[in-house]
This record gives sequence, structure tokens and C-alpha cells, in this order.
Amino acid sequence: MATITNTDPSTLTKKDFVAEGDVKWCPGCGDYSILSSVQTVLPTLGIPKEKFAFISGIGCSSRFPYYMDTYGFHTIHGRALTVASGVKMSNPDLSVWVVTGDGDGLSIGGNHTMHAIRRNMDLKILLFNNRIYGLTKGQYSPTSEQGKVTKTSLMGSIDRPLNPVSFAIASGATFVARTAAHNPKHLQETLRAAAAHKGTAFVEILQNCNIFNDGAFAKYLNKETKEVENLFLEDGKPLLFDKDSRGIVLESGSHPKLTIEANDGKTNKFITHDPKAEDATMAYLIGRLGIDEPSMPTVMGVIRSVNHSSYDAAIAEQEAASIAKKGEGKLESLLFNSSTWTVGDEVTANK
Ligand SMILES: Cc1ncc(C[n+]2csc(CCOP(=O)(O)OP(=O)(O)O)c2C)c(N)n1
Ligand code: SF4
Repeated sequence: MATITNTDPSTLTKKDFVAEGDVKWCPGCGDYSILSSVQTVLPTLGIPKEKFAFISGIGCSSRFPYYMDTYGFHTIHGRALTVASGVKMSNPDLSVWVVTGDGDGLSIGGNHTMHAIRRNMDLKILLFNNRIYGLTKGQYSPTSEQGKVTKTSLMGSIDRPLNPVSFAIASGATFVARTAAHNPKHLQETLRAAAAHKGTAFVEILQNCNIFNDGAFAKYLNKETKEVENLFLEDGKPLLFDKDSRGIVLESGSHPKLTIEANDGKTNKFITHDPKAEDATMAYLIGRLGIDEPSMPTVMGVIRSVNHSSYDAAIAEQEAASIAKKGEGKLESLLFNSSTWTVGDEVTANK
């Protein structure tokens, strides 16, 4: 339950968003860094505290609303987006954040995630991707690598993994970003960008589960490999990595294909990042790098950010138009009008 003692958004601090009570994640879990980053970013957004709502499904990540001193709802497995959609539609002035995991949001809740995204509901979706089911003690998830040995894949997972960014782009997302719990500065910048977006903001956050999948993202951290494994995106800048010594080019041919070329510093052959491009082809191609093509670096940052009308805004417009035409409705007349039925010995229409 949120404590609202401070109603002036300009005076809010991180402390205002920290709930009382212990945080029940394992020591060292990546979730702590995400919680701290969200609590750091919220007071900077100029939004009154009572206007935030955090909605989650089930999983370690989904315990998030308990630790936020905001309104919130810990719902059922895979259904966070369903509840969040209802919350946003009936309270359009709320800033609604959804916290979900790779299992919760992409397995049991995949269908709901897809539809919230395609409708462009004005929701901030934070998908904590640890490539495992943490809460239920380490079964493989839709993002686990092929061949992963877990308690439910004793001989190695046969499934081909899902790339959350590709899933979001294919579902029509207007804002898609990737960041990591181990990089709080980048994480906070990405959260700010997501908060500023009107419509569905889908953010994949790489998160280490040090108990059941430790080191899943080690290559992004490891001193020897991090320069060649991360490519940080910047709007309007060329796709360069490895201390700008190499970059990504689009190979010409009948199939669009991205390859790596050395940077001679003279040519401008490298792709320029344009998150606002209406055509999502390039966003899709760069989102695959590293994840689906392990020989390439993984892009981090805002991959796509375009403006489309949001579902909640459109439905509010329809409602206003209907009220203007027919006047305020009455629930009673809806419940007892001529097209409702009483079920008795025989079915008779209410007169
Ligand atoms: C209907 C239903 N099916 C299965 C479960 C068991 N269950 C709880 S959490 C979970 C997976 C959570 O994984 P993820 O979303 O990746 O979250 P994490 O714990 O890793 O943060 C499952 C299968 C459940 N609670 N309810
Ligand atoms: S099981 Fe993994 S994801 Fe869950 S709290 Fe522990 S470290 Fe974090």
C-alpha cells in the first residue's frame, strides 16, 4: 500500500519509492539493481507519486510491486498485461509499469504480451530476462539457449529460443529497447526514454539469476570480451563497436544481411542508427545481432521509437464521442434492457 505524504512531484526523491519491509530476493540477484534504478528514475519524471501503478505476474521478478512504495498489483502468472491494460484504460492519467519475466511474459503470458504491444497500450513493459525460471528453481524458459541442461531439459533443451526484441518488433511495438541490470547508468537512461514514450514501451533487461543461471550474460561483462560483445546504440550515430574500430554494414544482395567491417575512419559505409524509421526492417535486423547471430555484437539501447496513436487514447476518444451523442449511460438500463435474458424454467426475454 502506497504512503502518499508528498504530493509535489518536484520534491520527490528515491526514498519516496522505497517500500517498507525486507526485499526477498537472493543476495546478488540482478533484480536489486533494476529495483534501485527504477526508484532512482521515477522521482525525476515530474509525475506525482500517486499516479504510478506497478503491475506484475508471477516469478521472482514479479515480486517487484511489493518493494515499490506506489500503487501496485501482483496478479496471476502471465496475466500482468491483461490487468495492466484494464488499469490503464479505466485510469488513463496513471503511469502504468508492468514487470514481468521471460517465463511470465513470453511463455504463459506470451499471447497477452503480444496483444498489449500490437494495441500500443500506453504501458511501460520491463521484461527481466534471466533465461530461466527463477522462482520455480531453474527450469528452462523460452529464452534459454538450445542445448541448455536444466531440471526440465535433462539432455539439453531442444527448443529454439525466442529473442524478446524480435518478438516485440514483430508484434508491432512502437518502442523497443535492450539494456542490462549490470549497467545501471545505461539502464536508467533507457528507463527514462521508455517513460517519455507515449504507447507501449517494451524494455528487455538482461538480468543475472546467480542461483539458477549464473553467468548467463558474462560475455557482456567480461573484460576481455565486453568491447566486442556490446554495441551501444545512439540516435543518428553509426553502428560502431570494439572502441569504434569495427562497424556494421548492410551487405547488398537479394536478402538483407548485416556484416562486420573494419573502420578505416574515412568512409561512411556503416549503418546510421535511426530508431524513428517507420519501416521496422532494420530494427529487426539489428535486434537479432549477438542473440541469434553469436558472431556479432549485441545491440544495447533504444532500437525502435516511433509515434503511433495509443489504444487507451483512442478508446477514451470513442467514449467521449459516444457520451456526446447519447449522453451519460446508466448501468441499470444496460443490465435490464430488452436484450438481456432471465434464465428460468424457460428462457424469456426481459420486457
Ligand atoms: C498457472 C501457473 N502455472 C505455473 C506456475 C508456476 N510458476 C511460477 S513462476 C513461474 C516462472 C517464472 O519465470 P520468470 O517469469 O522467468 O521469472 P523469474 O522467476 O525468473 O524472475 C512458473 C512456471 C504458476 N505460478 N501458475
Ligand atoms: S532465484 Fe534467481 S531470479 Fe530469483 S531471486 Fe534468486 S537469484 Fe534472483
